[in-house]
Amino acid sequence: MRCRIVGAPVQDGAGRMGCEMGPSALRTAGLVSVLSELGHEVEDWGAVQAAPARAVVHGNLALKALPEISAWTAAIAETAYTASRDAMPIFLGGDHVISAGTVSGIARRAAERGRPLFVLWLDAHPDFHTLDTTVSGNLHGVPLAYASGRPGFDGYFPDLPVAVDPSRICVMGLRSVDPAERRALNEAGVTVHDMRTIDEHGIAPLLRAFLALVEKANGLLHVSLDVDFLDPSIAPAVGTTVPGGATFREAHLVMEMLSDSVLVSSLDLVELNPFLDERGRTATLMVDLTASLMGRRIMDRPTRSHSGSIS
Ligand code: 4U7
Ligand code: MN
Ligand code: MN
Ligand code: MN
Repeated sequence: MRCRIVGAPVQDGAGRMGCEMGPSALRTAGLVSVLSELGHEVEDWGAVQAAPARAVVHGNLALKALPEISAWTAAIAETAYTASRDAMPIFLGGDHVISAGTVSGIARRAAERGRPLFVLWLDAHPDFHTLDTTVSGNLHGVPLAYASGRPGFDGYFPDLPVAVDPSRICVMGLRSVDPAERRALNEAGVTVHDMRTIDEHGIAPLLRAFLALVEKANGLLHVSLDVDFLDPSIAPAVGTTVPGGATFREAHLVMEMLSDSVLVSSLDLVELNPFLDERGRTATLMVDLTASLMGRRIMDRPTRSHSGSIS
């Protein structure tokens, strides 16, 4: 497959600095060579350029860096749309606000192809705040709300060309949900598998059910992987650690099943803060998980041909 690496060095959406170094750390951990060794053709598009911000004022005075992030979102959405024309884009965050742009750009591409877009959100948090409900004001807490068309972004974020239908969104790994998000997730009808559900059922059947929906609808699948989906004991390089996350094998199993499904057409690797890492171990884990998603196997297994390609 042709993979296209796109850096999105954004850190203004997170509460602390450092995510800007994410793309460098993922490249240093060997992302490009790992993909090449798996037989993929890899193109590295470097980094999205920050567009100049224009003044935006909002009634929620807690919001941080709204003008800058609005400008980033427009630039990232445009690049995501272009990069998905004839390749599988892999977006390197950057904090999770980059997914406001990646998902909207991919949704526009999918709509043009006449394919429904599904989103798998792997995260300790649902990132389902609107500009009005966020209390922290950190905009990495809003991208899924924006991309799914929740109200309140008009005039502040770029106009959303196509919203992702909440019934096509599955959020996995939750263990930190704010009250406003909990209400909104229920109302919107997003499929939510929190850590308790994963503990009770095991992660495999939950993921299998979602993949069956994507397959049945002949959909495209965007995967957004927040480092904090993983347990902080194996992935310390994140500003928002929450205990009780996915284990090493749970995370790899998700990636292996996604690979087997051949449904994934785009990927975000987000929230890596290399300043908080221990000798690159989190960056290396993120690259290894990407390898599992892109076909690395412990032992050979029967494979299917790729049908999830966006092209
Ligand atoms: B991430 C939070 F309050 N909900 O709004 C907020 F818990 O991209 C966290 O998933 C947001 O890391 C986390 O600040 C955003 C908080
Ligand atoms: Mn997130
Ligand atoms: Mn998170
Ligand atoms: Mn985070």
